Order: sequence, then C-alpha cells, then structure tokens
Amino acid sequence: MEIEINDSKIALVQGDITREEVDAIVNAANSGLCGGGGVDGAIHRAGGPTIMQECRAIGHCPTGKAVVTGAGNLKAKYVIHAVGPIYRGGNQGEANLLKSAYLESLRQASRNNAHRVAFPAISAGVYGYPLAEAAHIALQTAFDYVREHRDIQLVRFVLFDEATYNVFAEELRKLV
Ligand code: AR6
Repeated sequence: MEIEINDSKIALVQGDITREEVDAIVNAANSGLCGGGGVDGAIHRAGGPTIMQECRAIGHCPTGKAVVTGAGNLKAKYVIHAVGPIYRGGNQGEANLLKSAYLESLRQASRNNAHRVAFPAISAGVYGYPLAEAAHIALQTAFDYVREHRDIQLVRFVLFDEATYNVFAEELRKLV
C-alpha cells in the first residue's frame, strides 16, 4: 500500500529491512548503541562489524533522538540509529518520545541528503509499545514531515510480519 504527498510517497511493505535498497535504513536501537535482538541484531549481523565500531565511537544516544553511521555491507548508504521509548503504561511521555524518534530520524535523513528512507516499527517489539498507537504516531509524523520537506521522496515502512503490516495499513487508511 502507498500514498502520494506532493511528489513524494509513503509506502508500506512487509519484509526484512536489511534488504532495502534505499539511501538510509533506520534501526530501532537502544541508548547505549550496543546492539541487541530484533531489528537491531539483524542490521548489525547483515551489515558487519563496521557499524558497531562507529556506534562505539558515538557512544550514546538519548531516547527520542537519532544518530547516523555508515551501513557496512548493506545496500543502503546510512543506518540511522533511532532510540524509541520503552512503553511503561503511556503516562511517561512515551508518545512524544516515539514521535521524536521518527522526527529526529527524518531530520538526520535530510541532513545527509538521504532522499529515500526505510523505517521499522520503532518500539513495537521488545519495547512493548501498543501497535496501533505506535503505527499512528509513525505514520502521522512521516506524513507531516514529508508534506513540509520535499527533499524526502520516499518513506518506506518495512514491517516484519503480516499482523504488523495490517495494523499499519489500517492506520494509514484512517490518515488519508
Ligand atoms: N526488518 C524489519 N523489521 C524487523 C526486523 C527486520 N529484519 N526484525 C524485527 N523487526 P524491536 P524495539 C520488527 O524489538 O521494540 C533491541 O534489542 C519487529 O517485529 O527490534 O524498538 C534493541 O537493541 C518489531 O515490529 O525494537 C533495543 O534494546 C519492530 O521491528 C530494543 O530491542 C521493532 O522491534 C528496541 O526495541
């Protein structure tokens, strides 16, 4: 499923983000930038050790922010490591922090002339964010950014499983 905004697109696909051929892929990282499971583990495994070397040199990324490294062996040019919030019931600023993780990632993409960006569902795995709400925040933030920043030509949400894809599709239909 995809929608057009001006001359840009927001697209939803089911798949593995490590195989994306866009300019930048976004990682759902932790603030220590020290790797882990889920999409983070998959990106470091597929991209090779140089990504972790660059993460160590950067050292830390606060929740709601994003940092950039090269993409090692991956087809993308950059990995944008975004840190989403751990969901703790919804009253700990989680929504703003999740929005910020997407927004800061898109700003990093713009800064690095990455016109095509792929995102996973940040915080929707181990970090426990309720999926429909996470999808709404992700899509609304991307929609608003793309409408105002014409340099971003494509935002692809690469959803790992069918259930996640379906929730994103439902939320995207509500948005347009
Ligand atoms: N491609 C796309 N999406 C994927 C892939 C993949 N290869 N693998 C998993 N997902 P998670 P979080 C989906 O847990 O909730 C790590 O240990 C997954 O199904 O990766 O932000 C980090 O180091 C889910 O929908 O990220 C942090 O400590 C989504 O990606 C912590 O987990 C996000 O799930 C971050 O937790």
